[in-house]
Amino acid sequence: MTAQALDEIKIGGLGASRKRVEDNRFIRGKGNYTDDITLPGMLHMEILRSPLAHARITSIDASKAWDIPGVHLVLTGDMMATRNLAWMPTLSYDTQAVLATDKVRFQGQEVACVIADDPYIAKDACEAIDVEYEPLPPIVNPMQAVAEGAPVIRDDKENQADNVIYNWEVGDAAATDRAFEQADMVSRLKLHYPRSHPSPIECCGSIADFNRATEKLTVYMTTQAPHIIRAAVALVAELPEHMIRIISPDIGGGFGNKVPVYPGYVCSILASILLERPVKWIEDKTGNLISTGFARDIYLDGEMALRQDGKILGVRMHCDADHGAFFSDAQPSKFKIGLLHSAFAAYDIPAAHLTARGTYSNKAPGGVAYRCSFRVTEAMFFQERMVQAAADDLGMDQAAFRRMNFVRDEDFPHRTPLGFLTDSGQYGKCLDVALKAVGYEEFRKQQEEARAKGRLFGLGISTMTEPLGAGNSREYDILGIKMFDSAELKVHMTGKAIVRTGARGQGQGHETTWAQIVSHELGIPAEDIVVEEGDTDTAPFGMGTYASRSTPVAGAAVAMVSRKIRAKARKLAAHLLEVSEEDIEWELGRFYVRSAPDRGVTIQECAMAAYSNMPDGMEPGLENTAYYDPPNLTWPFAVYIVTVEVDPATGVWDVLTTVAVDDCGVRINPMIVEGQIMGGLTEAYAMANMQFITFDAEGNCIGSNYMDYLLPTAWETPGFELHSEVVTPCPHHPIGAKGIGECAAVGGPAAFVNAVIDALSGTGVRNIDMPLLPDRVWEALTYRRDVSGAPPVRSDD
Ligand code: MCN
Ligand code: CUN
Repeated sequence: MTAQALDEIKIGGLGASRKRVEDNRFIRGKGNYTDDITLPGMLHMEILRSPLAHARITSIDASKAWDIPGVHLVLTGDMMATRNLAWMPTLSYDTQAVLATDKVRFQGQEVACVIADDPYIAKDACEAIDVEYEPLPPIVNPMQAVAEGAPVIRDDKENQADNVIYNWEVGDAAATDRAFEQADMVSRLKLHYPRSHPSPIECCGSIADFNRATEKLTVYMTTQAPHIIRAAVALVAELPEHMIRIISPDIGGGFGNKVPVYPGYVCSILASILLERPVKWIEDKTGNLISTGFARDIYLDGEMALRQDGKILGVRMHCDADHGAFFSDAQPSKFKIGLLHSAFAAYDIPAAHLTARGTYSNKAPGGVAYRCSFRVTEAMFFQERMVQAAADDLGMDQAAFRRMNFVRDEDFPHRTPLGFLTDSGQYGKCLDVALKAVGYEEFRKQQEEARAKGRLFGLGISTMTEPLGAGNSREYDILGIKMFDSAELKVHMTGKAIVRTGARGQGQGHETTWAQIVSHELGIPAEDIVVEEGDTDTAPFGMGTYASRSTPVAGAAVAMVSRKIRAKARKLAAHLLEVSEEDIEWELGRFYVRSAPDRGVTIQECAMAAYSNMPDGMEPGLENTAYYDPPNLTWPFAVYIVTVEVDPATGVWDVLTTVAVDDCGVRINPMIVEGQIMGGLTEAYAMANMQFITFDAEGNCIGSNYMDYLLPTAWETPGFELHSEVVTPCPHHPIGAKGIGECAAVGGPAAFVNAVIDALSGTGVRNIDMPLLPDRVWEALTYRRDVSGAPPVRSDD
C-alpha cells in the first residue's frame, strides 16, 4: 500500500456502517410508493370478495353496480373467461382463479371487480353486486382434506379426484430404516407450524396504464420481482414483452408477501386495456390478510434415531403441507416442498428420509412466503424442536448434544443427508460465544434455585444453517427461467457512477450496500454512486429480491461488474502512465507504476480518459453488465439463545435475554446486518408469542385484522444482544458474503418456543403449538398436556 491509498471505511466501502441513504427520503415521508402515484385520468378498482370458504356460485347479478354513477366497468369471472383470463397459471404449475366462475374456494376469494371514478364509489358498487352461493362443506386442514368422502375442492381440474396435490420424498429410506434398527432410543415429536402472515405496512397494489397510442403497458406495482412479472404478463396475456414496463417504486416492506402474482394485478391490467385509462388497485389491510400469500401451515411427524451417548444416527420426517385452494407457491425449485429438506444441514447425520404430502384446503393459497428461503423456516423450526426433544429424552445437556452432532469446521464442504452441499462455517465457535454471552452455566443454576421457590425459568437454544441465495441455474428456475442475477455499472466521466441490479429491495438497504461493494472494488466513494432497482425498462434482467438472495447473487454480480470496469480502467491507466499494463499495480482507488509507486492515476482520472483520452482502437466509455450464476447457495450459521420466565398462574411468559450470534460471512454494512437480525428476531418473537391467524370449522378466517393478529411494537418486543465475532467468509462468493435477511426469522422462533418448553420441564409437556398464547401455556401447565393449535378452532377462541 502506498501513501496515497484510500481508507476503505472512510469512503464507505466494505465493512463501513454507512447510514442508509434511502432513509433520507423514507424518514422524511418522501418515499414514492405505489399509492403515492397519481396519473392523469386514473380510475380506481375495488374487489368483491367471497364471504364463504366453499360454495358453488349459482348466479352473479351486477346490473345494480353498473347503474351507479361513476362506475366504468364491472369485471366478473365470465368476462375474464372470454379473454381466457378467468384462470391463471401459478408459479408451481397449478392454476389459480383470477375471478371465481364456478365455485369460491376460500373466504376472501376474488369474485368481481368494480372500476370507478374513486375508490369509494367502487366499494359501494361492489356491495351492489348480487351473488348467490350454494354452500359446500369447507376443509381447513390436511386431515379433513384426505378423509373419506371429502368434497373435491379442485373439481375444475381434470384428473383431480381428491385433494392431494403431491406426494414427494427425498433421502435414503433404506439407510434410515437401518439407522432406526441400530438405535438405542427413538425420540418422537409431532407439531404444527401454524399459518402466519407477513404484515408489510404497505399492502399490495398496482396501477396499470395501457396507452393505446404507443401500445405500451406500464404497471407500477408492489412486486419483489418485476422482471418475472413482465415475463408472466407477456406469456399469460400474450402481450409483446418489449411493450411491457413493470416498475416497482418504493416498496413498504415485502417479507415475501409481494412475490406471488395476485388477481388484483391481473384485473387492473385488463381493466386498463379495456378502458384505455390508468387503473389503480390498492388492497386494504383485511384484503391483504385474508387473501394474499400466507406462510407455513405445515404439520410434522418427526422421529430421531439416537445412540445412548447422544449421537444422532438417523432422522425421519413426514410433513403435511396445507397449500390452500391453489398450489401457488412462488418457489424456484423442482422440490415440491421447497427447501424443507435443508433440515438438519448443520448436523452430521448419516441417514435421513423425508416424505411430504401437499393438500388443498378452503383457505387462501400460500405456503412459502414470509421471511423464509422457501420453507427453510419450517425446516429449521422442526429441526430445533426435534433436537431439543431428543436431548431431553436422552437426559443430555442441550448445548452438549448439539455440539456433539454439529458438522465440524474441517468437514466442509459437507453433503447433508437430504442432499444439499453446505459451504463453510464454525458452528462450535458460534455456540461458545452464545453460551458465554448468556451465562449458560450460571443460568442453569439460577433456574434450579428458582424452581425450588416455584418460579419457572427456561432457556431455549436454536442453532441452524440455512440455504440462502437461489440460485445456481442448474437446480433452480422459475417456470423454466434459470435463477441468476445481474448488475449494470456505468461510470460517468467525472468518476461518479450508477449501478442497477435485477434485485428489488423493499427496505433492506440495497441503495446503501451495493454502492459499498462498488466502492470496495473500485475505490469510488460510496456517496458518488447511485443505486437504482425495480424498473424493467432500465434494470438488467434479474429475478428479484426474496430468499435473501440479493447479496449472494445480485451483490456478487455488483462485485463482478466492478471488476470488469477495473480491468478496462487498468488499460486506460497504462495508456495515461505510458507503461505497459503488466507494469501496473492496483490499490484501492488508484493504479500506479510498480517500479515508481508515486506515479499513479486515480480511478476518476481513468474514467475521464475513457471519454476524452482513450488509446487508439479502444471502445470509448466505462460501463458494463455482469450476469452472475452462483456455484452454490450460501450457508450462514446462527445461534439464538433465549431465556424466559413463565408465570404459572397466568401462562404469560416474559423474555429475559435474547442472544444472537450470526455468522453471515463478510458483512458489507454491519449496521444494516444488525438491523436485519433485529427485524427478524422481532418477527420470530411475534410468531412465537402473539400472531394468531387461523380458521374455524366453517372456514372463516380468524384474525384477519390487526386487532386480533397482533403486530409487535417497541413496547412488547424484548431487547436483543447481537454478536458478530464469528466471520466465516463464503468460499464461493466474490466478496465472501452470505445472505442474512431471513436468518433470525428462520432460526428465532424455535429459540423462543424451546425456552418456554424448557421452563415447563418436569411436567411432561413436549409441545405447545405457536403462538404460545398465555391460555395455551396455562393449559399445558395446569393439565400437564401438549396443546395443539391446529385448525379448526372455535370461532370464539
Ligand atoms: N448484507 C450485508 N452483509 C451481508 C449480507 C447482507 O451488509 N453479509 C446487507 C445487504 O447488502 C442488504 C441486507 O443486508 O442490504 C439484506 O441482504 P440479503 O441477506 O442479501 O437479503 P435481501 O436483500 O435479498 O433481502 C431479502 C430478505 C427477505 S427474503 C425478506 S422476506 C425480508 C428481509 O430481507 N424482507 C424485508 N428483510 C427485510 N427488511 C425490510 N426492511 N423489509 C423487508 O420487506
Ligand atoms: Cu419467503 S419471504 Mo422473503 O423470501 O421475500
